[in-house]
Amino acid sequence: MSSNKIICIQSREDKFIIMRIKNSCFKLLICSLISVVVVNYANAQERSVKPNIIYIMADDLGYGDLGTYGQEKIKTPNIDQLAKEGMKFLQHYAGSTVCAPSRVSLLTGKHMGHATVRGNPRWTSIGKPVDISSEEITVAEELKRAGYTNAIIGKWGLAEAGLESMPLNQGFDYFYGYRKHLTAHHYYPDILWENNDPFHPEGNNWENKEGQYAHDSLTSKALNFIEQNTEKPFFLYLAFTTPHFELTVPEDSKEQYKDLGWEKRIMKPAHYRHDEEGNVTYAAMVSRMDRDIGRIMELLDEKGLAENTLIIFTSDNGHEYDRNFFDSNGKLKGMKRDLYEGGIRIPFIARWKGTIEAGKVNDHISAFWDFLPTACEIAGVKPTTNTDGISYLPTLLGNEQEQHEYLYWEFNEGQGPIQAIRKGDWKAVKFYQKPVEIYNLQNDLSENNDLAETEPEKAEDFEQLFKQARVENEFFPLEPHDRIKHKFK
Ligand SMILES: [Ca+2]
Repeated sequence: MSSNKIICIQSREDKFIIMRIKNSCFKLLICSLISVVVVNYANAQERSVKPNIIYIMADDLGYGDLGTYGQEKIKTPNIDQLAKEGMKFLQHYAGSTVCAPSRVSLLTGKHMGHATVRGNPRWTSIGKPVDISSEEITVAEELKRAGYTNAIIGKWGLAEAGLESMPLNQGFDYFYGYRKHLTAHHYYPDILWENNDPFHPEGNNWENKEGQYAHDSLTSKALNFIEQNTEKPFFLYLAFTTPHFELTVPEDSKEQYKDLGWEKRIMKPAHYRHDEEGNVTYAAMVSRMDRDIGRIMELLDEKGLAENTLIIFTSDNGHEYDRNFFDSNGKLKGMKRDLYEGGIRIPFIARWKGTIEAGKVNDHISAFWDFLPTACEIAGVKPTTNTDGISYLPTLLGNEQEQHEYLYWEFNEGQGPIQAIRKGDWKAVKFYQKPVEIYNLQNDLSENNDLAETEPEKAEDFEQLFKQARVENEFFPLEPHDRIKHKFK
């Protein structure tokens, strides 16, 4: 039956009603079209003013582990490409020299003198983990106010004691990955989490290294998240666990290294399930991560998002693995758990096609706690938290940059309490009950020449700064820890 026939047999009243209906339908159609146009325009506007932010963080990757930072053995072509297309920071610092406090600093915009988590779970005064509390304001919560959809994929490590501190209570809309540090020491874990639900990845057995290599699942989930959020601004915090111990990787990633005649490095197993090759495995893990960052770059190109996405690559602290084979820290002194440069100075690359000038390198002295104000400035909101950070957006845009008066760290594990300050060209390191050491990094990057005796006034200034820079934290006092007190008697 055609609609013409129906109209032919209508009374005038019916015709009027049908006209009204047709008019309404027409109006509805116009309204719908307008709404579609308006919504698309609004999305386009939101996109144009609020770029996506992808913050990729490696775990225990050293300052010298990337080709673009001088690495000669490990191949990282995609991350090197990011640096070519974007900006490389030479003086960027992690929040801490180990995982948990570094991540808290990144998320809350605070340095170790003000942070609520200042050590890994085992190293608290109460002998139990202290997590990020629900009262803390994170960068994800700040970005939420600006209309962002937020995901953390990878290692959270800040909800050891209970579920209150899980990502979905901290401004994230989606979580996939490791809840706890210890689980994140395994690449075929028995437990991963999706949002607030734990699950056993199919076929996984951490002891026999069977099942799904978790790094690959993290990559898949990151690609999915990007694909599902192409229309509105998003923040993706991609916290890979590579190349943190244990050293293990699928064989295909070892191909390019295994016939180079590299020496093996035998590792103490502890609870780790290391592969046998050592050096080959370490390089292969870094290269696998690099390969997957290449896939993310490709997807951004394919979706037309590369120009509207700031992509950052960095590491959460210095390396732990190398014994001079790779030169993982270049010329820097120390490694993970040190407050010398090797423990805290990390690679940092930012690419934002069309906005950051390609191939730039800068010396801006910046740190993890600057990310929160930077992200807020990019998103067009003011931080509501009392941050120690200074936005590095001006540096990214090639504009004049406000400088820090100083950067501050404290750390208290097996070496006992250590503090450090970076102020201009100068660096101060203070071990418990020892005189302060001071170095001029401008001409002594490797911190070999302690100038405390020849610069007594400067040394005294630093002693004062060490007191001013911090507030007490009952869970992380700067006293020798119970487990190591005997060293200080
Ligand atoms: Ca780490």
